[in-house]
Amino acid sequence: MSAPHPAVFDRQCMARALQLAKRGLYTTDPNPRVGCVIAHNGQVLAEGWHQRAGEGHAEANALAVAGDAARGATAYVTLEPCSHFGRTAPCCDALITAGVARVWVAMTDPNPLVAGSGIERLREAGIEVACGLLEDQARALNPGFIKRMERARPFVRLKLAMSLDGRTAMASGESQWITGPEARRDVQRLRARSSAIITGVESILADDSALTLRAEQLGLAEAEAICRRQPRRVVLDSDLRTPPSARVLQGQGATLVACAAGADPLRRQALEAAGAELIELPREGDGLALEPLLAALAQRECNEVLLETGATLAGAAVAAGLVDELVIYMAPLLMGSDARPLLRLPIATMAEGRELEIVDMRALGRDWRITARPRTD
Ligand code: AOF
Ligand code: ZN
Repeated sequence: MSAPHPAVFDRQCMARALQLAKRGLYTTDPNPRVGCVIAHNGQVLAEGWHQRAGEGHAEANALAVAGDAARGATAYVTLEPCSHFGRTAPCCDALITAGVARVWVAMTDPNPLVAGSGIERLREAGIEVACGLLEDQARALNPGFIKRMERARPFVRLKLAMSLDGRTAMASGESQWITGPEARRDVQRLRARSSAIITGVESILADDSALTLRAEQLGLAEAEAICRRQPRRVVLDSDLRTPPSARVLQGQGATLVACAAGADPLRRQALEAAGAELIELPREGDGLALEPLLAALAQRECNEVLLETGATLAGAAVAAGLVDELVIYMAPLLMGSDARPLLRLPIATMAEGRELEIVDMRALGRDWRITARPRTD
């Protein structure tokens, strides 16, 4: 078979680099997922990806495999090579020292410490740099990292499980189980890719859930390694009703409890003694203001956060325009008109309806997963 056209080969290499980056989906946090391919004369020489913050960046890992063969080669990287000393040395210096001739970059690094200076440094060293190949796919890999860097807020994903008639619990509150095991395993994976899981005190009081990832529930070969990083657990608890013995305060992983100003200092102390970090938020409607919580989570390097709350808070978050993505698991079940609705979102006229765009829809066992985003146009 003849070699592909150079432009086709470039796309193939970047597509491969994106695949490699995806291997870090559950482990790189708070760093972005990044992949790198090194090729020369139509042959792939080396591959690398970033696995964990503090460990080698994608380019460094690929260069280590390529060795001397990197001289005169092309590097395909899904994110602009870094130019700063962070937990590791700058990737641009490593690419310059290795003597690569060309660097293809899918997207510039929104980190203000880098933001174009990596590309500039490579060009100053005489390396040919091109930017923007498969950029949309590269951006889709790191929605949280990009939003945190550009807007000092995490990417907010709202998870909901409903019946075909849009109900999430019976009038009594009973809701186990609407969806089947495949959908519930998928929720574990949503948790695993998140920096934080936000829930309300009501569900802590009702289920005493630990909100930790458990390897056996992920159904992935690398589950043990994934569970070494536990997402931060966040409980919205205006009046500090979380019992200090709650499972959400135990186990590996940090817990943040958000309360209203003036919450009982003794309860506060008891929760702090049980290991929680406490922050105060202004009251808003029936609950707490979410916007300052999101700002606080971005300060704590949270990229993607998962909202797993009841209909009231979920509705408030959508109404306030704070939700970037809705992930709705829909079960082939009718729960009837007395059951609770998906969101508490008072809307009176069609004109006020919230328009969404469905970006993905797939079957998970007997259920369906619908991924939707608010329409921006
Ligand atoms: C790259 N390649 O594979 C990654 C990059 O603290 P450090 O040293 O790990 O640096 C983290 C920052 O480096 C991160 O915020 C982002 O700007 C960039 N990540 N850059 O060239 C990689 N993971
Ligand atoms: Zn780097």
